[in-house]
Amino acid sequence: MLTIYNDRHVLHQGKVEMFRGELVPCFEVPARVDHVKLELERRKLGALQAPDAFDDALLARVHAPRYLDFIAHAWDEWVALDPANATRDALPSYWPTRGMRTDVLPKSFPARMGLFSFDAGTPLMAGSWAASRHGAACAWTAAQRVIGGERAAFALTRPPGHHAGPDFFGGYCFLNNAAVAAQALRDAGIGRVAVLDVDYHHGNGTQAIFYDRDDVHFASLHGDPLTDYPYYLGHADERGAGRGEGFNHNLPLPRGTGFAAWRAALKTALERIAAVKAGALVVSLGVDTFEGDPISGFRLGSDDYLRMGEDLARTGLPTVFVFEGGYAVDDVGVNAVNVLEGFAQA
Ligand code: OKP
Ligand code: ZN
Repeated sequence: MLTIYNDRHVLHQGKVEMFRGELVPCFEVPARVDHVKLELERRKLGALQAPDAFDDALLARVHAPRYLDFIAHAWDEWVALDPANATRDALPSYWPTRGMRTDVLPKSFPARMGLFSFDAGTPLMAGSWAASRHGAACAWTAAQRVIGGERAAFALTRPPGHHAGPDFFGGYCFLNNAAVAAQALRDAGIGRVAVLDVDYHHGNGTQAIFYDRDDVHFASLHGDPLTDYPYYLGHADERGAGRGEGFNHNLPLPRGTGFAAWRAALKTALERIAAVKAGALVVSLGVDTFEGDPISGFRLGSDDYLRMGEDLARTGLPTVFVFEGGYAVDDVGVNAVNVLEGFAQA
C-alpha cells in the first residue's frame, strides 16, 4: 500500500502527561511510527513517499483561524513566559467551564492554552507544530493520491489527530489529519465522504468538525464514553445537527468487547456508510483496540486486524487510512500493517 511518511514526527516528543494526579511518561512516543514503518518494509508492502508541498491555508478548511494562530505560536509564547520553560513541556491548567466566556480571548498564555484544549494529557513542545503540520500534509497527500486514482493510501504520521476539533487540542492531537483528508476529498468533487473511526477512543474532534454537515458522514466504534476517554462525547444519541442530522453514527461498546461483537458493530457502520452513498472512505486507523494496549479496554488479537482490513476493502470505496492511536508499542506495527495487508489482499 502506498504510504505517505515524513520523519518530522520525531520533533514532537512529549516528556510527561498528567495521569491520576501524577506526571507520567507519555504513551504517545515516536517509536510507535518506527515500528509501523519497519513492519511495512519487512513485508514489502508498497512504497514510502514524502508528502507534497502543503499550504497551511488548507488547515483553515477544518480549523478556526484563531486556533491555528494560537497553536503555531504557542511554543514561543510559552518560552517568553519564562526562559526556563524551554526545558519543560507546556500543559494547560485552567479551563473555561459552563457559564464562562470563550468569546473573549485572554492575553494570558496559560488562559488561552486552556481555552483551546480539553485535557492535561497533551503536552506541547518546540516541535509540536512542525510535526503536526507535516502530519497533516501526509494525510492531505494521501488524499491527493487517492484522488489521482490509487485505490488506497496510508498516512503514517503522529501525533494522532482525531481528538483535535475546530478550535481545540487534546488526546495527544493538535491537527485533525483525518478531517484534512476528508475535506481534500470533498474539495476534489467527491459528493459525500465517510470518515470511519476505528480507534478505541471516540473521535470527538472529527465529530465536532463535521457534526452539522451532510457532506461528510462520521462513524465511530469506541469504548463507551460513560467509562472511557474522552468521556463527554461519543454517545449513540449524537446523530448530527441541522443538515447533518443522520450523518453522525456512534457505536459505543463496553470495555472487554472482543472481535466478534466489534465486527458486528463494524458491519452496522459500513451498512450505513453504503446507505448514505459515500464516494470515498477515510479510516482513522487506531490499533489501541488491541488486547495488549496499556490504556484501552477492547480485546482484539493481532489476526483480527487482517479481517478488519478485508471488511474495509469490501466497501469497494477509494480509501485513505490515517494512523491514530495504538500504545502497545511492540505490537503496533504488526497490528496496523495487518489491517493494510488484509485490505490489499481482499
Ligand atoms: C488518543 B487516541 C491515559 C488516559 C487517557 C488520553 C488518551 C488519548 C488517546 N492513561 N489519556 O485516541 O489514541
Ligand atoms: Zn485512541
